[in-house]
Amino acid sequence: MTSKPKRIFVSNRLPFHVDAKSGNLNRGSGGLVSALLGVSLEDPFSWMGFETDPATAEILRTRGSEIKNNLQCHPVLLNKELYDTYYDGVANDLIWPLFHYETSIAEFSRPKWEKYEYVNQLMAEEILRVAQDHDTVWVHDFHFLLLPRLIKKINPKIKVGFFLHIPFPNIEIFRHLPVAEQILKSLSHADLLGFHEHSYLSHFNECIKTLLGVESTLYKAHFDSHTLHLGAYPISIDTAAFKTRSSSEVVHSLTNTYRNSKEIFQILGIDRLDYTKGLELKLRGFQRTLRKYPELRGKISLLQVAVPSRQKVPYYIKIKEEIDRLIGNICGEFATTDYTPLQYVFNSVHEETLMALYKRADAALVTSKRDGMNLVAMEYVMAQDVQTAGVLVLSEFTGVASMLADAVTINPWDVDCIADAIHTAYRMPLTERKARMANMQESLSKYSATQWAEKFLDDLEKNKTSKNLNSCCQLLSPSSDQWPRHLLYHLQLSGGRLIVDLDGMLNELQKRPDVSMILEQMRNALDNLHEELEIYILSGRSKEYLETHFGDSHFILAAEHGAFCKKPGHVWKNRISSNLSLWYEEICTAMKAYAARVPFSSVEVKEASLLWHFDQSPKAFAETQARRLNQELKAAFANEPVTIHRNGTSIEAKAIECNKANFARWLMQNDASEIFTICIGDERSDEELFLSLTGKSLSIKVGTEATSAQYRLQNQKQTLRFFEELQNFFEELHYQKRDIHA
Ligand code: ADQ
Repeated sequence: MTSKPKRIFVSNRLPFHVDAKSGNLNRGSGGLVSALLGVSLEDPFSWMGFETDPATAEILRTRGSEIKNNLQCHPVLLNKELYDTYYDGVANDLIWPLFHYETSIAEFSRPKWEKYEYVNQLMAEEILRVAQDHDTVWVHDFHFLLLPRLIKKINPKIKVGFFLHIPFPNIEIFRHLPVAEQILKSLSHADLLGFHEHSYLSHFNECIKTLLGVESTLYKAHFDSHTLHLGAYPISIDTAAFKTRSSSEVVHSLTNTYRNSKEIFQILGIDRLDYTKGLELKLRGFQRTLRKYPELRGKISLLQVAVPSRQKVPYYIKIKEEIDRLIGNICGEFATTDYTPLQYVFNSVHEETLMALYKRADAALVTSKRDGMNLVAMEYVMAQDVQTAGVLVLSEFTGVASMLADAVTINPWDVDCIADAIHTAYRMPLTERKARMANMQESLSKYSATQWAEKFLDDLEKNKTSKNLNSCCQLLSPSSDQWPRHLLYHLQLSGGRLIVDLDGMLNELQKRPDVSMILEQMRNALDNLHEELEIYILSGRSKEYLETHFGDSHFILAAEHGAFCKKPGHVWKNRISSNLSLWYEEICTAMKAYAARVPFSSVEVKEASLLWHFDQSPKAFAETQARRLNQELKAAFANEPVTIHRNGTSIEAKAIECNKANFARWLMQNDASEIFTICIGDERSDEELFLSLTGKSLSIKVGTEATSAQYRLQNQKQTLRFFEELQNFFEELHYQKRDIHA
């Protein structure tokens, strides 16, 4: 009997630490722990994380299930010095600031990066000791960017999911990293990659497209050996439990003690002390409020609770000093004997205290400069009593801002904007506060941390399994001369057509498009088939190009991805019905302008499509220009009948009719009787052709990449053999017919 696959969570640290005095297990701080401890999964799961102290590790191993009974803690011992280099020297000094757009404080050191690689390797080894085939490993966050590849390389049968709790930056930021490609290549090995928000997902897509030259749609990226699934999985908190706990007696009485007799309008800030949280902006904004709206002096106060974090990292020390200084300034400027404008708690607070603070606060102020999601905003909303609702003032640079339309959003870099938002919150009528809070609670209640985790795990384990090479059949088995002829019995009955994607199939693409060479053998093999099958040469090339190379053949030619079609002895049929004047001239001008400044690049001008080629150009320069042109064209012509896409070292703009799937559908629509159609191609764009086939048909992918085709031929040599087999098949058929007649 096989045992049920295991689930293993992996994060930098385990979610508990051991209190030195009492020996009690306390939960760790920070959003990842808050979110994951809010997940209630029915099945048992293990959690792996580093621990530097052997005695603590032992306690966590044996007592972890005291806090969550289906949880098995699996501490992984790591030497303290190594841990510090990997954690402070790379995760906190390099990745955290860079992914939060703080490039000026991100420090890259090759020796430290090698330690990060080594530590990831150690964790991978431990995971591989514990996980078996078909187990699920869910890796969390930026400490383990290299794990997916390290695990998959050794055991591809383990399901690997990766969730990033912080933003994924845009390409202009990400490519500062000297190890950008290494990170992308590693993450690409995961089966499923999750982000909080769609914008982070788009940034990742842009990076793999541009830096790795990989084709991707929004939720799928296609690599040689597998498909990577991507998704936006906005994290949540344990909404129901949060609501219940915040309504408990203890919290209720604590809340009352925090209400003072003068009924000051209490603004609450709860943050880890981290520069990304914009604490100094918050303090400046508060200071501006009291200066700009003097009538609020004596009436509002800010309670800022900051949990100490990463206290050894120099920039954190600096930011703490700055905050202490600002607090001193504000108190010095506005405090009186009976007015305390600001209270500051530099410590972690107990859960019930936190709930009571959330409940009591008339407004919560979140001023993050960048924040993957921000759970504090969600916690405040869920702890509030709608009848006395407060106001959430929320930075637009948090992931959660895209979920809470009823928050008062701010740009935290603008101190006046913060001041005006505080003023708005202070003056907001109760009816409006209640309506906004009710809406926010309703939208958060629909989606808990458990649902977040279940959705991710479900997608990882059930639906989004990686498509590997063997998922479509080999048409010609290397060990046998036999091939599945039975598939072609229809050919005898209704005749057939063979659509061959020319580019790459018949051509050996040379460096320049006009010097590609036709493989004579392949053409001869197809010539031999023309009496049995209608043969279509489908290509992205121009009419003139096809005329030059196949004008004297028996083939039906389809130029510019099928936009133009010509039977032997006939004139070209133009299938374009959209209006080219909406884009053609302008895009041609833009491409020519880029060609003029990017050395050795050129524009291939066709009737309904344009291609800017830069394969001969200096790589780095051309890359930047290509990225820019691609973005510009996509943005400018999004609503016009043109498709723009980047393909390796070219950018193509083509009329919507220049589309292989569109062409195949057109052919099939025109069929009087159902003709058996064989499609064969090797390019990514042939996938749309394969998917468009209906009825009696056969799709064949040439090459080793993942595909939706039914069959696969490994290379051009096999393709040639396939054509020869087809010819043999027809010859045999003729012999049989002759025998019958004789
Ligand atoms: P964090 O950067 O840690 O999380 P956040 O999401 O706000 O940020 O979570 C902080 C958590 O710590 C909250 O649960 C809060 O209650 C708790 N906390 C903060 N200050 C505290 C204090 N003084 N005492 C006690 N508890 C305190 C990272 C990302 C976020 C992302 C989360 C989850 O940076 O963007 O939302 O992971 O993915």
